[in-house]
Amino acid sequence: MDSKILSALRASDEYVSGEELSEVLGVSRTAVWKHINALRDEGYEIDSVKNRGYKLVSEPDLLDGKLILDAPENNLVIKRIKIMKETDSTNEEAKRIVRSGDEGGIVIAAERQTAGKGRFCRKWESPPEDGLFFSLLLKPELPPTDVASITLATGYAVCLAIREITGIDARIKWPNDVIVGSKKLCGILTEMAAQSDRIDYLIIGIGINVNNESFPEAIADRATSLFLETGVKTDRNSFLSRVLYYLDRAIGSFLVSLSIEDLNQFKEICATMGRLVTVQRGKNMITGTAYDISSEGELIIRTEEGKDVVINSGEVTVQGIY
Ligand code: BT5
Repeated sequence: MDSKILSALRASDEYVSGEELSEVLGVSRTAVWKHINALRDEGYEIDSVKNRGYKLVSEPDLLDGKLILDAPENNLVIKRIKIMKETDSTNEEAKRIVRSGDEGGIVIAAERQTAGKGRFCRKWESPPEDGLFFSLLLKPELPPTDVASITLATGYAVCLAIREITGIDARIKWPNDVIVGSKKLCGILTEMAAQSDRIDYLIIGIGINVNNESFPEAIADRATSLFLETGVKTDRNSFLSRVLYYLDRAIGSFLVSLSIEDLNQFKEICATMGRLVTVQRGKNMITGTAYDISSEGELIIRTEEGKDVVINSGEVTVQGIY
């Protein structure tokens, strides 16, 4: 019903009377009024004037699957999109979807996450309508070792979309952040269920700060958004459409095999390379210069003593970034 009222309001530049709406839609004027209020709650600005009716003034910037994925048949891996008004976490929703027997290739995006999460059970700030929160569910027929650097491929795709849409010099901070300068613009959470030789499912969760004007105090000094970097608001539908375009190509070719050229491109866009980094290893802290990324996505650092250490996960502090 809400969408029928919206269509009627969109079709007119003038006020549409409550009586007309109730006649066309076959409901009472009270019902029309209730639906108008529900639309207002969703962010639609609807003016109402006594004896004239209702006029649509502006629409919220809501996610619209048709605008995001217009020709999925041309895609390599991303075939469908599900848009939700609210969920706890799009990664958790992806797990529920896979348990219901889904074959994968679906993106789940939500306007609002009530329990958006990062690695190690940390919180991902998910203010509604400012950011993008979405997960790609895949069921690749591969052993788990073959997808070790999929997070890097994802970060790479996000960087390409950001560069294309805004011109910003977005870079990967190994292993799972996309940064601008020394601030975090996007976080990636890859989760997997697997047997020793076979992946059951893979979920790549991505949070991107798009139109945020500010952040909670705890992260304000190290978080940024496209808006804070450019001063202009970005249309989330067209931006997400480009992110998924690059993600589809990056993941599609990556799943076939990760070429040396791919790896070199990831390295080129990785802000961690060549920097002094500190990594927690058990009880020890290791410091060295990051100088390479292996084909398994591991970071290779060289200590002051000239020893090479391979890092495959964990918290990395990069001098001059965070
Ligand atoms: C991450 O974890 O960066 C992965 C974040 C993944 C979020 C997406 S949203 C869609 C999908 N559904 C989910 O529930 N999650 C995924 P980590 O490296 O652990 O970084 C988390 C840390 O980043 C927090 O402890 C904060 O310090 C910081 N942080 C939290 N929210 C942020 C934000 N919106 N922007 C920048 N930094 C943030």
